[in-house]
Amino acid sequence: MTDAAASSSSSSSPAAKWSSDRFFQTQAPPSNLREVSATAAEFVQRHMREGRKVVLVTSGGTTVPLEKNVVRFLDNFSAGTRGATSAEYFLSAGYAVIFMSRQHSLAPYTRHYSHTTNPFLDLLADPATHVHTDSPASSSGEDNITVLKQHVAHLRPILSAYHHARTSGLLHTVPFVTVNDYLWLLREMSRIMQPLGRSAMYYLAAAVSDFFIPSTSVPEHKIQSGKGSLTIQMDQVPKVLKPMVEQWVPEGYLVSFKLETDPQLLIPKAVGALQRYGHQLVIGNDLNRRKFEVVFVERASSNPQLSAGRKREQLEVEGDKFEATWMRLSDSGPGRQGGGKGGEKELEEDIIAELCTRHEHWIAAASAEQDRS
Ligand code: PAZ
Repeated sequence: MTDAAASSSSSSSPAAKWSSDRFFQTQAPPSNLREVSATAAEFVQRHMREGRKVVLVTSGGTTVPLEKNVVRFLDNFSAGTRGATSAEYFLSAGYAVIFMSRQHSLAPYTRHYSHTTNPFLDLLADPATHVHTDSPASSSGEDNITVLKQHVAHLRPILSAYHHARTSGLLHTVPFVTVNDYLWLLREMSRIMQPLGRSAMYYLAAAVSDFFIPSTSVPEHKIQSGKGSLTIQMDQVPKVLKPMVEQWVPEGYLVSFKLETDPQLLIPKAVGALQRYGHQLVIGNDLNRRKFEVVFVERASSNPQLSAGRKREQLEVEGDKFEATWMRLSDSGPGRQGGGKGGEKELEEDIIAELCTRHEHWIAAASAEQDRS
């Protein structure tokens, strides 16, 4: 979880710490929870019948509204690149994907044509000057719009993958905006996916605010500026990874992300999260290096298939053994050609390949245990 949304006082009192039970008993669910839940359940049941693995990918930032009639809110930096990119690689690996993302953040496939970095209209020929030659019926160009030749090679595979994802029923999207909605939806998706047992993976890449304002403290109307400065009191968001691991999805393969700006904190914080919550893997990333470097931190394993060919650092903390594996784009060689849709290598390609191996191992370990008993 990220602290980026906490712009006010950094002191905290025990009363400001919430258990997840207290949160769900007192904070209202999103108004469309029932519909969202029904369509997600139908998606999961279909893929369970078909024996497919399902991954929940969370992506993008959460808001903390300052008013019930929201004029202002606190937000964070996340554009949803990690989640959207990862979802594409999970789909390529044969997973059914529940993509739970911040509304209007980047989405699989369309992310390649974000309005700021690669505006879609720039790909198209100007209809006033472009003459269509391949179709006599529309030689005036009135019925067709043409993609400029130089963009076709990049667009074609993305368009095919996009259409495949749409028509195959392998991608299901669940939008959220606020941190409250995120927490409710995370619990609901976990409840729905729980019957998948070990076939489910949870890939929590969203940048979730660590602080929120309880609904009883949120004013109904726009905060007026007449009184001068504004002081905001925020409570700590409950640590839902704990009930997620212990109660919601005890059999799932659970991957959380840890973002830091001080690189020295990455591994200790990741280890701390593993010790506290007991899930399978923390992927650490530094804010400014996240596009080309991450570190996998997990409990030590004797399985040589994991991270084959990568350097694994052994750690011992309070008698517990852990491993840290750095994954860098530069490890892919100078050309960095890869499965990225434009031919460029993306770090998520390696991240997802590593996770697929670990997930297989997680599933196989349960079968082996069953055989032994
Ligand atoms: O969305 P993005 O691609 O801009 O950033 C990805 C990220 C840094 C939000 C993600 O990799 C991550 O670390 N998420 C968890 C953040 C945290 O709560 O610590």
